[in-house]
Amino acid sequence: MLTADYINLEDELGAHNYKPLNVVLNKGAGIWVWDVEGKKYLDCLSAYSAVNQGHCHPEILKTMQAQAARLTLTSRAFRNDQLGLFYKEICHLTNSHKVLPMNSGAEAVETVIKTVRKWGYQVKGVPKDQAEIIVCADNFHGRTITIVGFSTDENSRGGFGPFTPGFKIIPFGDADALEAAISPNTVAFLVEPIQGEAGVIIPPPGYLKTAREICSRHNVVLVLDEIQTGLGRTGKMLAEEHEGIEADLTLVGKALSGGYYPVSAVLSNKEVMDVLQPGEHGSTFGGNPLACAVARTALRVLDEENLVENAARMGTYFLEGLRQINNAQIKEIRGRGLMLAVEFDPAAGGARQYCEQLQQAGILCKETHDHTIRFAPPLVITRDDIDWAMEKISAVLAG
Ligand code: IF1
Repeated sequence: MLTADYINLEDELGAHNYKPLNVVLNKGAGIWVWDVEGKKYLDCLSAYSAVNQGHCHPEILKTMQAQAARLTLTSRAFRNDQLGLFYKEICHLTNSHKVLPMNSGAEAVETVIKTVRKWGYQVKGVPKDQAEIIVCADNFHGRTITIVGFSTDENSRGGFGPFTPGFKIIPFGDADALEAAISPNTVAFLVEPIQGEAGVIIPPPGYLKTAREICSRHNVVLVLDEIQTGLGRTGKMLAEEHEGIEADLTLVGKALSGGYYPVSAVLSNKEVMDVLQPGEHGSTFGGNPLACAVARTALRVLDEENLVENAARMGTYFLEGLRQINNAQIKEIRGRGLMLAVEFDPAAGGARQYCEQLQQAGILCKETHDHTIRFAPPLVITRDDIDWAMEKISAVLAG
């Protein structure tokens, strides 16, 4: 079968909830992926930062094969020999005190919504069913009904109502708006340190530090969604470190398994999670031994291969390269670590055309919100790889 054959099958039999590039991949290694015709591409999306360690990392593969042959799923009705070690290792790496393991990022977000609401009623004394959570415009936290209900993106929420009440939306990056939105019933502020889907929107310097101070002063739980920014993507283990703060609850996912398995977690620096009693929350696969074994190795690889530090150095180099590109229709080039974006003026006709030209040049990336191209390669990328990529990116994006 050739590319067109696979595409026809997908188009004929699959729901059309995506508009992917017409490339059919069948192999991946490190920063590279290959299509069914043997063409090689540099993956500049990393499955939205789920393969920070690079495609098919051999160490994680070894762990997955060994654990899959030993024990994959026990349910949480019983204990297993991977869960406690996963807790210990992720707490050490992220300076956390408690962990609640789930599977998808959206499940981690839903978990934290339940947890902070319960904390609000039991500890803060918010009246029953009156808990409020503050979120930011242009957020992306997943695709469940509750989560899209507080999205401001019509594509994400249109036609899916009715929605879950109890959320207040404020502008991203505006600390005064946060302070003004807090009421006696506010239990938490949920925010991405850098808004990924919105197009790598970096808040003003000091924003997160001020948000931290405001939340502490009002006894509001600060929840950072680091599902995309976390685990080295921005050049720090967690993006919160750029501002020298610690969230009360932190969400991680995606690269927590290096792209091998859905693994997410709620990490706590505060006793908020103690409000959950046995039987009040969980999932069939949450904290299963295969997920925990894979996550342990994925975290070990980040640490042992110095991928966080590499992301910082290579991100600076990549950004410098992008900033050399001359095109009057480029509105802004921005990024932190290896989470980068090029935003075009609408007059340029949209970013998709450039993604399609970059595909022809051997680079896979994705547009977001029509006019922005994200560049987020695996954190294992080297200077030579970036030099190779920059030659092609410059040729395509130069005006
Ligand atoms: C899709 C977007 C990115 C996330 C943050 C929670 C989640 C995500 C900050 C939910 C997931 C994914 C979802 C995926 C594409 C991708 C995405 F374009 F949708 F918005 F990365 F920007 N918090 N983001 O980025 O995690 O439930 O997916 O495991 O829906 O196509 P999930």
